[in-house]
Amino acid sequence: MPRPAASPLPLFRVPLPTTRLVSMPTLTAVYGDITRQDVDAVVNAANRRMRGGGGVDGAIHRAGGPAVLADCIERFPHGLATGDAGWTTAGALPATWVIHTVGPNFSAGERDRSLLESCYRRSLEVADELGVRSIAFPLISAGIYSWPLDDAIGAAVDVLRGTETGVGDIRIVAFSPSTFERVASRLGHSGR
Ligand code: AR6
Repeated sequence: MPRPAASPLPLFRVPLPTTRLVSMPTLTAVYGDITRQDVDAVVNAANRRMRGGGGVDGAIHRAGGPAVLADCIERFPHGLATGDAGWTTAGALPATWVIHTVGPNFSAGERDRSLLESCYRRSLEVADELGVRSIAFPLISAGIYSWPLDDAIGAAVDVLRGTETGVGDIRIVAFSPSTFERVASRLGHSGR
């Protein structure tokens, strides 16, 4: 009776590290002004009109200069939908791109958390299209749009930690020491 062929050595079955494991992004909390961040892209908490405003939107347009508004007008003649994101030049900012996203306006009754989560997810998709390696996010909807702060932080951390992306360095920029403590504590409690 012929002997059965030797089974192949199992060496080839040893799992090799995948690109995804090697490029696991870091997610960090930063205290400061997002317009000072030395990153490839800063995210703007914009509104649907996409013509500037207050809060972080005003700060980004002031620091970026008129080129940011000119690009908004050219690239977004009809504005942008809530939960969506799109890019412009960063003008005079240290960053190369501004990725604008429109958060839900909690105080106006827009309370669907999936819209807020979509802002982070779509911003990362746009960042991947641009080949961005480092990005700084504000806490979208947590200011003028009045989303409750702890849930705004939770939505940011959940999506930024749970989304596959080629961006290696992701920062959440908090504009006050107390907000920074809350973001850092949320990151710490979740294990990274
Ligand atoms: N750097 C980092 N974070 C900042 C900065 C800054 N320079 N300035 C404010 N924040 P908000 P929203 C924080 O109000 O709630 C605008 O008029 C702020 O403390 O900028 O999404 C737009 O045009 C808060 O934690 O954005 C819209 O109409 C977070 O950024 C509307 O406000 C977001 O606050 C959007 O409201």
